[in-house]
Amino acid sequence: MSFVSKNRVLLVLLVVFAAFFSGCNRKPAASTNGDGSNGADGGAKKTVAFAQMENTGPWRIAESESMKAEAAKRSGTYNFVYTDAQGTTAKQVSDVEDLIARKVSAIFLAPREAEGFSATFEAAKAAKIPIILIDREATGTPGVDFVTVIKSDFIKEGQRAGEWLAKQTNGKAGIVELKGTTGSSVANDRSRGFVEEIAKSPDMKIIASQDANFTRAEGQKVMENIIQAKGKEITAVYAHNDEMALGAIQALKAAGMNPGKDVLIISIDGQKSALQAIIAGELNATVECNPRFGPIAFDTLERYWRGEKLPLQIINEDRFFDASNAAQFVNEAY
Ligand code: GYE
Repeated sequence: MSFVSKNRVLLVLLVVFAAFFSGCNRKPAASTNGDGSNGADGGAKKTVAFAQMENTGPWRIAESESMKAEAAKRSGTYNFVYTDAQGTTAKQVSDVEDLIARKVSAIFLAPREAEGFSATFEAAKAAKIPIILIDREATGTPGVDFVTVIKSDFIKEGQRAGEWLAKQTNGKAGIVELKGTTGSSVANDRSRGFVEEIAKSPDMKIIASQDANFTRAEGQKVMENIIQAKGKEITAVYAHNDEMALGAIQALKAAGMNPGKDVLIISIDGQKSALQAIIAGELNATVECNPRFGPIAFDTLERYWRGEKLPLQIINEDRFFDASNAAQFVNEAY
């Protein structure tokens, strides 16, 4: 080998070595989240958050678990942050503000009330953090203030409950309505659908209607007071969720009344203890409202990140449980 070609080989080797070592020293590329934002972890994984309103009662616990389980399934892709507003809308607003400040990549929000989130939506938009509403609605424009909302059709749930009750009572009933949290989209809609439906039967009357905040304890207490005031006038209970219906059943039994027989009871959700109460003959029926949002929530977020055009609302299909099928579904219930 001539002197010149030897030098050339050395030069090439030097260049290769230099390139190799500089490559080793180079910092990893800035976090590549693909959505234009950096995850709070600062690494390649995206941080996705779920801002839950509270975590009491089987429905909400099932929802939280479903979100956590789905995030765990996709833990190669995501870090998961969970916040619990403990039943206070103001805390939920500040939880979401904190998540925005942490620069998470996306937020799933189950808004306790419809109002109160507009400034938060503005802040998220400014920070380019997508928000997907799950389970309840909030005031704002889908596709602008938030990506979309995934939920059940609450008006239809109320209609189905009203229709069932009209059929069972031949259109004649003195009804107690136990309502969900005032200010929540779901309580408004469940009332509206029911009231519209029973308006078709002039002898179906709501004789008392009160907020019992979706809890068993409040359902029982409110029902005790209504029993004191209305007694035997009560022939039916429509509860906006199973927990309140189960509270009402306790109150009726304590007053010597016969839930499921003298007083027909219909509610919404489909939790395990409600299906057990149907099997025991104390609850008559429940309209399903599915709390297992994990898979559809994450799939929807990924569709958004792929740039797919999403519907402004994604509506879950729900079933109906009564004495004919409660035993069949009780084991899979939450
Ligand atoms: O029916 C109830 C819960 O927002 C759809 O909230 C949900 C409702 C659900 O506390 O049990």
